[in-house]
Parts: sequence; structure tokens; C-alpha cells
Amino acid sequence: MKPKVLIVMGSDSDLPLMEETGKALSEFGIPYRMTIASAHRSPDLVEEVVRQAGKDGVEVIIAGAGAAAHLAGVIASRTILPVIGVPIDSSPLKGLDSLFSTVQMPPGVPVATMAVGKAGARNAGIFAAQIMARSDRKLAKLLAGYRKKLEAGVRKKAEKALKSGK
Ligand code: RP5
Repeated sequence: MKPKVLIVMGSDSDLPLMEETGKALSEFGIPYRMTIASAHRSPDLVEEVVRQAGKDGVEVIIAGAGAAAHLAGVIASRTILPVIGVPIDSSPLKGLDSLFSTVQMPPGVPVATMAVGKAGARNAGIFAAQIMARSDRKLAKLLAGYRKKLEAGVRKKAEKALKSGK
């Protein structure tokens, strides 16, 4: 199946975290491709990967990077596809650096920045699904069902807490 989402990460050390994004996409049946390209170590490869994504009909690009995390912004500079950034907590600054360098895009070239770390990696997959659901009814239904499941989970926990007096 042709990938609809491209996940790019700055290093193979980001893979365990970015697999969360892949898992979320799979839950909604969205085909994706994952690759590694570094904005500072392999800038030409980043360009190639983005160009190929355009040719392949990819709809959303997700970029995860740690430290001075300029990957999502560099990718966004090369495409008008929506780019979702995941700041990774891989450096001694525990992701505060990645958050700032991903979120703080100057006007003109936006990056939709997620939370730092695992939550952000999962949310990136869900957010990509939400973007694509604008033109995909089946996907919109799946997302609505997912939200219902989330709510049911909270209601169940609330009931349990009330019963036990916690
Ligand atoms: C960033 O630097 C990567 O996204 C990774 O989070 C971090 C460390 O990379 P490695 O030194 O582990 O390759 O470019």
C-alpha cells in the first residue's frame, strides 16, 4: 500500500520513541513509511526524502528530533504538506531545547508541534489521522470511536474510584 504519512527522525536513537507514532497510525489503518534523515548531518538526504514524499502522494509528514531540533522546520521549508513536529527528550536538557527549536517557527513556515516525548509521538499519529479525516469519512468514524473509547475508560475509572472511596 502507498504510504500516506512519512515519519522522519533525526537518528536511529529516536526510533523507539517514534515507533509510538507508527503504532497510532496503524490503529487507524493509515499506511506510513519511516525513515532517518538528519537536518545537520545529512541535509541533502532530508531534501531527497521530502521531494520523494511529494512524488509518492504522501499527505502528512511527521518529523521527530532531539536537541537543536531543526528537522521539522527544515522539512517544512521544502514542502507545503502539513508538517507535524515531535520534540524528543534525548538531550541533557530533556527536550526543552527540542521543544523550543521545533515550536518557535518564525512567521511564514509553520510546524504543528506536539508535546515533548512519548505523548507527542502518539499524538502526532492521531493528529495526522485528524487532518486526513477531513476528506475520509471512514477515518472520521474511526476517530470518533476512539474518542468514545477514551471517555468510556475515564468513566470506568471514575466509577471504580467512587466505589472504593479513593
Ligand atoms: C538529534 O540528535 C536526533 O534527533 C537525536 O534525538 C539526537 C541524538 O542523536 P544521536 O547522537 O543519538 O544520533 O539529531
